[in-house]
Amino acid sequence: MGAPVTLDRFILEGQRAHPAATGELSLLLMRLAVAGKRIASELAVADIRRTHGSAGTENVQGEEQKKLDVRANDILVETFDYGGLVSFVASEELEEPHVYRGDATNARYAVLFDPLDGSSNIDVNGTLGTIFSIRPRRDGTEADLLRPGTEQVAAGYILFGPAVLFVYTSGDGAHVFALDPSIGEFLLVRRGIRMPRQGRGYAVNEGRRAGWSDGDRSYVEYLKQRDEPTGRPYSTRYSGSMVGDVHRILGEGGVYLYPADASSGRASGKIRLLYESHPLAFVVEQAGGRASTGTARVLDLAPKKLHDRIPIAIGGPVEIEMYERFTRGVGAAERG
Ligand code: AFP
Repeated sequence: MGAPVTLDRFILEGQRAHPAATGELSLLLMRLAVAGKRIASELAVADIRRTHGSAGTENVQGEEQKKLDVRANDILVETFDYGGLVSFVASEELEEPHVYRGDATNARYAVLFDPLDGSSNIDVNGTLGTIFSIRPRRDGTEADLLRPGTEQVAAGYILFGPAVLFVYTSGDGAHVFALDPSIGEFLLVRRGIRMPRQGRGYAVNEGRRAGWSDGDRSYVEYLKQRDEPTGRPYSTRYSGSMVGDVHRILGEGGVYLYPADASSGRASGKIRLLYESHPLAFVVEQAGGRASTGTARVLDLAPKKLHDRIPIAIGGPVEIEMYERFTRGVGAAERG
């Protein structure tokens, strides 16, 4: 076994393959890794320090903020507040982008994040993740972000589970690093991951089924029917954290769904386009998977507003193609 490949080494070696690179994106990714370690250490002692629980505030979508949502957001905002790498950041937890001043005014990048995805898992020591997306700065205004996901320069997530993982893509494959706590470094564990074309699990909150469309309902019923030649029935695997579920799907295949839900007034579903859907779609596509609303490729969509949501199905190509058929109303008919 050779020397372990640290995240920094991997990023710097990747940078050398792009002679025009300035090194700024590399620094930015390394800073995200440091932010991830800081958030991981806050999570590790949250029960002891009594930093679990509600912050007593709501985010712009009217959702309860936990103290650790706010803390993770603050850590990420601080992370880019020096060195002129990032012009502004936008966060699921902030109504407006946070603009950096001074040498950052003309910085090349904007960073978007969901600081702690899966907040309902915070108080029960469940899986959580920080999702990030890096985009080029154009005018330095919010309009820079109201653009398709294909414009992301890099994206990924830091997963807080039994191990802390850093998963990212900058467009040449998706790579996985695990934090070795004994040395405080992320080490490469999987380069250029490829997900299975078809899996055996599906992740969806079936408690919300009453508000789904007929297509969504029949698709999930289809996954549960027994039919060995087509690999069914699927097993339910839903954690309450999209990033945790998508990470499982990267390894095992399958599908995560968050459909439009008419019963709770979520006509566009719950998942935010910029902070969750675009970055996870970028990673999943790089691993051979797909992300779709049922009628459109997620990465092709541009939001009208910063906090727009979309219905999403993300996972293996076999599952997403079938989902699109059900959305068109032809899934059941084709099966005869
Ligand atoms: P929170 O971070 O606000 O808990 O939202 C997490 C999330 O966006 C996604 O990660 C989950 O899969 C989904 O929402 C859970 O939503 P439900 O509680 O409606 O199932």
